[in-house]
Amino acid sequence: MRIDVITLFPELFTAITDAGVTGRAHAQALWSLHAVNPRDFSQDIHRTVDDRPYGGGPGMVMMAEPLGKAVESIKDARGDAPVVLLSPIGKQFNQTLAEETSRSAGVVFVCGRYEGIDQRFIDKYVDEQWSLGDFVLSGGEIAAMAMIDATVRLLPGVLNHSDSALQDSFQTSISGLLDSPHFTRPDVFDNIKVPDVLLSGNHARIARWRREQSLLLTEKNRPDLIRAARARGDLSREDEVFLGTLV
Ligand code: 4GY
Repeated sequence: MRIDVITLFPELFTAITDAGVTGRAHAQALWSLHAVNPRDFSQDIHRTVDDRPYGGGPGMVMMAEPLGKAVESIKDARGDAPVVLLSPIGKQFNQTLAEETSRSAGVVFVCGRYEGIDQRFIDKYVDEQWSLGDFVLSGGEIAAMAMIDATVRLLPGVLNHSDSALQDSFQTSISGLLDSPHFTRPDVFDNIKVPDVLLSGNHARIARWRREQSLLLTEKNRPDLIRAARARGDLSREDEVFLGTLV
Protein backbone atom coordinates (compact mmCIF):
# COMPACT_ATOMS: atom_id res chain seq x y z
CA MET A 1 0.00 0.00 0.00
CA ARG A 2 1.22 3.50 -0.88
CA ILE A 3 0.38 6.35 1.48
CA ASP A 4 1.08 9.96 0.55
CA VAL A 5 1.00 12.73 3.11
CA ILE A 6 1.13 16.47 2.55
CA THR A 7 2.55 18.06 5.68
CA LEU A 8 4.69 20.92 6.94
CA PHE A 9 6.19 18.42 9.43
CA PRO A 10 7.24 15.28 7.52
CA GLU A 11 9.66 14.25 10.32
CA LEU A 12 6.72 13.56 12.66
CA PHE A 13 5.86 10.49 10.58
CA THR A 14 8.96 8.61 11.75
CA ALA A 15 6.72 7.74 14.72
CA ILE A 16 4.92 5.25 12.46
CA THR A 17 7.61 4.43 9.85
CA ASP A 18 10.34 3.62 12.40
CA ALA A 19 8.62 2.02 15.40
CA GLY A 20 6.38 -0.84 16.41
CA VAL A 21 4.07 -2.90 14.24
CA THR A 22 3.81 -0.22 11.53
CA GLY A 23 7.60 0.26 11.58
CA ARG A 24 8.23 -3.47 11.02
CA ALA A 25 5.65 -3.56 8.22
CA HIS A 26 7.33 -0.49 6.67
CA ALA A 27 10.74 -2.22 6.82
CA GLN A 28 9.14 -5.24 5.08
CA ALA A 29 7.83 -2.92 2.34
CA LEU A 30 4.23 -3.90 3.11
CA TRP A 31 3.49 -0.18 2.88
CA SER A 32 5.35 3.00 1.91
CA LEU A 33 5.05 6.60 3.01
CA HIS A 34 5.71 9.53 0.70
CA ALA A 35 5.74 12.90 2.43
CA VAL A 36 5.53 16.12 0.47
CA ASN A 37 6.18 19.48 2.13
CA PRO A 38 4.09 22.33 0.73
CA ARG A 39 6.87 24.69 1.83
CA ASP A 40 8.92 23.26 -1.06
CA PHE A 41 6.29 24.73 -3.41
CA SER A 42 6.18 28.21 -1.91
CA GLN A 43 6.94 31.05 -4.31
CA ASP A 44 8.99 33.41 -2.11
CA ILE A 45 12.41 33.43 -0.47
CA HIS A 46 10.85 33.07 2.99
CA ARG A 47 9.06 29.85 1.87
CA THR A 48 5.76 31.30 3.07
CA VAL A 49 2.79 28.93 3.17
CA ASP A 50 0.32 30.97 5.27
CA ASP A 51 -1.27 34.41 5.21
CA ARG A 52 -3.81 36.49 7.13
CA PRO A 53 -7.50 35.63 6.80
CA TYR A 54 -9.62 37.71 4.43
CA GLY A 55 -12.42 39.29 6.47
CA GLY A 56 -10.23 39.43 9.56
CA GLY A 57 -10.04 37.22 12.60
CA PRO A 58 -7.35 35.49 14.62
CA GLY A 59 -4.52 33.35 13.31
CA MET A 60 -3.31 32.50 9.85
CA VAL A 61 -4.71 30.50 6.93
CA MET A 62 -2.81 27.98 4.76
CA MET A 63 -2.46 29.31 1.22
CA ALA A 64 -4.06 27.33 -1.62
CA GLU A 65 -1.14 27.47 -4.05
CA PRO A 66 1.63 25.60 -2.16
CA LEU A 67 -0.88 22.89 -1.15
CA GLY A 68 -2.22 22.63 -4.71
CA LYS A 69 1.28 22.31 -6.16
CA ALA A 70 2.11 19.66 -3.55
CA VAL A 71 -0.89 17.57 -4.65
CA GLU A 72 -0.02 18.15 -8.33
CA SER A 73 3.52 16.89 -7.67
CA ILE A 74 2.22 13.39 -6.82
CA LYS A 75 -0.47 13.27 -9.52
CA ASP A 76 1.10 10.41 -11.51
CA ALA A 77 2.42 8.41 -8.53
CA ARG A 78 -0.83 8.34 -6.57
CA GLY A 79 -2.97 6.85 -9.32
CA ASP A 80 -6.64 7.17 -8.34
CA ALA A 81 -6.09 7.25 -4.56
CA PRO A 82 -8.46 9.78 -2.95
CA VAL A 83 -7.19 13.05 -1.47
CA VAL A 84 -8.37 13.10 2.16
CA LEU A 85 -8.22 16.22 4.36
CA LEU A 86 -7.97 15.61 8.11
CA SER A 87 -10.51 17.89 9.74
CA PRO A 88 -12.96 17.92 12.64
CA ILE A 89 -15.74 18.79 10.14
CA GLY A 90 -15.15 15.48 8.33
CA LYS A 91 -16.78 12.08 8.55
CA GLN A 92 -15.76 10.28 11.76
CA PHE A 93 -13.04 7.68 11.13
CA ASN A 94 -13.85 4.19 12.42
CA GLN A 95 -12.82 0.54 12.09
CA THR A 96 -14.99 0.05 9.00
CA LEU A 97 -13.19 2.93 7.25
CA ALA A 98 -9.84 1.47 8.36
CA GLU A 99 -10.84 -1.90 6.82
CA GLU A 100 -11.95 -0.27 3.57
CA THR A 101 -8.73 1.76 3.38
CA SER A 102 -6.62 -1.35 4.03
CA ARG A 103 -8.30 -3.03 1.04
CA SER A 104 -7.55 -0.02 -1.23
CA ALA A 105 -4.38 0.86 -3.15
CA GLY A 106 -3.71 3.93 -1.01
CA VAL A 107 -4.69 7.39 0.12
CA VAL A 108 -3.31 10.94 0.07
CA PHE A 109 -3.65 12.61 3.48
CA VAL A 110 -3.55 16.42 3.63
CA CYS A 111 -2.55 17.76 7.05
CA GLY A 112 -3.54 21.34 7.78
CA ARG A 113 -1.96 23.70 10.31
CA TYR A 114 -2.82 27.19 11.61
CA GLU A 115 -6.51 28.25 11.80
CA GLY A 116 -7.54 26.58 8.57
CA ILE A 117 -7.01 26.06 4.84
CA ASP A 118 -8.06 28.29 1.92
CA GLN A 119 -11.42 26.86 0.80
CA ARG A 120 -10.41 27.07 -2.88
CA PHE A 121 -7.77 24.37 -2.32
CA ILE A 122 -10.37 22.15 -0.65
CA ASP A 123 -12.92 22.67 -3.43
CA LYS A 124 -10.41 21.92 -6.18
CA TYR A 125 -8.35 19.05 -4.75
CA VAL A 126 -9.99 17.37 -1.74
CA ASP A 127 -12.20 14.32 -2.34
CA GLU A 128 -13.14 13.57 1.28
CA GLN A 129 -12.71 14.94 4.80
CA TRP A 130 -12.16 12.53 7.70
CA SER A 131 -12.17 13.35 11.42
CA LEU A 132 -10.43 11.53 14.25
CA GLY A 133 -13.09 12.78 16.66
CA ASP A 134 -14.92 15.75 18.08
CA PHE A 135 -11.94 17.78 19.26
CA VAL A 136 -9.59 20.31 17.68
CA LEU A 137 -5.94 19.41 17.09
CA SER A 138 -3.17 21.88 16.23
CA GLY A 139 -2.68 20.05 12.94
CA GLY A 140 -3.82 17.03 10.97
CA GLU A 141 -0.61 15.01 11.41
CA ILE A 142 -1.58 13.13 14.58
CA ALA A 143 -4.98 12.28 13.07
CA ALA A 144 -3.30 11.03 9.88
CA MET A 145 -0.86 8.87 11.87
CA ALA A 146 -3.68 7.37 13.93
CA MET A 147 -5.60 6.46 10.77
CA ILE A 148 -2.49 5.07 9.03
CA ASP A 149 -1.72 2.94 12.10
CA ALA A 150 -5.28 1.57 12.25
CA THR A 151 -5.13 0.81 8.51
CA VAL A 152 -1.63 -0.68 8.18
CA ARG A 153 -2.11 -3.22 11.00
CA LEU A 154 -4.97 -4.70 8.95
CA LEU A 155 -2.81 -5.31 5.85
CA PRO A 156 -2.18 -8.99 5.07
CA GLY A 157 1.03 -10.19 6.73
CA VAL A 158 1.35 -7.32 9.22
CA LEU A 159 0.03 -9.04 12.35
CA ASN A 160 1.62 -12.44 12.93
CA HIS A 161 -1.33 -14.43 14.27
CA SER A 162 -4.27 -14.49 11.97
CA ASP A 163 -7.12 -13.92 14.44
CA SER A 164 -5.52 -11.25 16.68
CA ALA A 165 -6.84 -8.30 14.67
CA LEU A 166 -10.27 -9.88 14.55
CA GLN A 167 -10.56 -10.03 18.33
CA ASP A 168 -9.77 -6.37 19.05
CA SER A 169 -12.26 -3.84 20.32
CA PHE A 170 -14.45 -2.60 17.50
CA GLN A 171 -13.65 -5.34 15.05
CA THR A 172 -17.35 -5.43 14.30
CA SER A 173 -17.04 -8.43 12.00
CA ILE A 174 -16.98 -10.57 15.18
CA SER A 175 -19.51 -9.01 17.51
CA GLY A 176 -19.26 -5.21 17.69
CA LEU A 177 -18.67 -5.47 21.44
CA LEU A 178 -15.72 -4.08 23.42
CA ASP A 179 -12.74 -6.34 24.09
CA SER A 180 -12.58 -8.32 27.35
CA PRO A 181 -9.78 -7.73 29.93
CA HIS A 182 -6.35 -9.35 29.48
CA PHE A 183 -4.02 -10.87 32.09
CA THR A 184 -0.50 -12.28 32.04
CA ARG A 185 2.03 -13.57 34.60
CA PRO A 186 2.43 -13.37 37.53
CA ASP A 187 -0.85 -14.89 38.73
CA VAL A 188 -0.83 -12.55 41.76
CA PHE A 189 0.02 -8.85 41.43
CA ASP A 190 -0.45 -6.44 44.36
CA ASN A 191 -2.45 -9.19 46.12
CA ILE A 192 -4.83 -9.37 43.16
CA LYS A 193 -5.30 -12.81 41.61
CA VAL A 194 -5.92 -13.46 37.92
CA PRO A 195 -9.54 -14.69 37.51
CA ASP A 196 -9.49 -18.46 38.21
CA VAL A 197 -11.40 -19.30 35.06
CA LEU A 198 -8.45 -18.15 32.92
CA LEU A 199 -6.22 -20.76 34.62
CA SER A 200 -8.84 -23.52 34.38
CA GLY A 201 -7.87 -24.80 30.94
CA ASN A 202 -11.60 -25.09 30.17
CA HIS A 203 -11.76 -23.32 26.81
CA ALA A 204 -15.54 -23.23 26.62
CA ARG A 205 -15.79 -21.64 30.10
CA ILE A 206 -13.03 -19.18 29.19
CA ALA A 207 -14.82 -18.18 25.98
CA ARG A 208 -18.11 -17.70 27.88
CA TRP A 209 -16.37 -15.63 30.60
CA ARG A 210 -14.74 -13.40 27.98
CA ARG A 211 -18.07 -12.95 26.21
CA GLU A 212 -19.73 -11.95 29.50
CA GLN A 213 -16.93 -9.50 30.36
CA SER A 214 -17.35 -7.95 26.90
CA LEU A 215 -21.10 -7.64 27.42
CA LEU A 216 -20.67 -6.07 30.89
CA LEU A 217 -18.04 -3.56 29.73
CA THR A 218 -19.99 -2.64 26.61
CA GLU A 219 -23.23 -2.17 28.56
CA LYS A 220 -21.38 0.12 31.01
CA ASN A 221 -19.28 2.19 28.55
CA ARG A 222 -21.07 1.95 25.20
CA PRO A 223 -24.74 1.00 25.60
CA ASP A 224 -25.26 2.18 22.00
CA LEU A 225 -23.13 -0.77 20.85
CA ILE A 226 -25.32 -3.23 22.81
CA ARG A 227 -28.41 -1.86 21.06
CA ALA A 228 -26.66 -2.06 17.66
CA ALA A 229 -25.54 -5.66 18.30
CA ARG A 230 -29.10 -6.58 19.31
CA ALA A 231 -30.50 -4.92 16.16
CA ARG A 232 -28.09 -6.98 14.02
CA GLY A 233 -29.20 -10.16 15.79
CA ASP A 234 -25.70 -10.63 17.25
CA LEU A 235 -26.85 -11.26 20.86
CA SER A 236 -27.79 -14.86 21.71
CA ARG A 237 -30.51 -15.86 24.17
CA GLU A 238 -27.66 -16.69 26.59
CA ASP A 239 -26.29 -13.13 26.12
CA GLU A 240 -29.71 -11.61 26.78
CA VAL A 241 -30.20 -13.71 29.93
CA PHE A 242 -26.75 -12.59 31.16
CA LEU A 243 -27.61 -8.91 30.53
CA GLY A 244 -30.86 -9.37 32.42
CA THR A 245 -32.99 -8.61 29.41
CA LEU A 246 -34.74 -11.99 29.76
CA VAL A 247 -35.98 -13.62 33.06
N1 4GY B 1 -10.21 16.35 14.89
N2 4GY B 1 -9.62 15.02 13.07
C1 4GY B 1 -8.60 16.93 13.12
C2 4GY B 1 -8.18 18.27 13.54
C3 4GY B 1 -6.90 20.28 13.01
C4 4GY B 1 -7.40 21.88 9.58
C5 4GY B 1 -5.77 23.22 10.92
C6 4GY B 1 -9.52 16.12 13.78
O1 4GY B 1 -8.81 15.12 12.02
N3 4GY B 1 -8.18 16.29 12.05
O2 4GY B 1 -8.54 18.75 14.60
N4 4GY B 1 -7.37 18.94 12.70
C7 4GY B 1 -6.57 21.05 11.77
C8 4GY B 1 -7.73 21.09 10.81
C9 4GY B 1 -6.86 23.25 9.92
C10 4GY B 1 -6.11 22.42 12.16
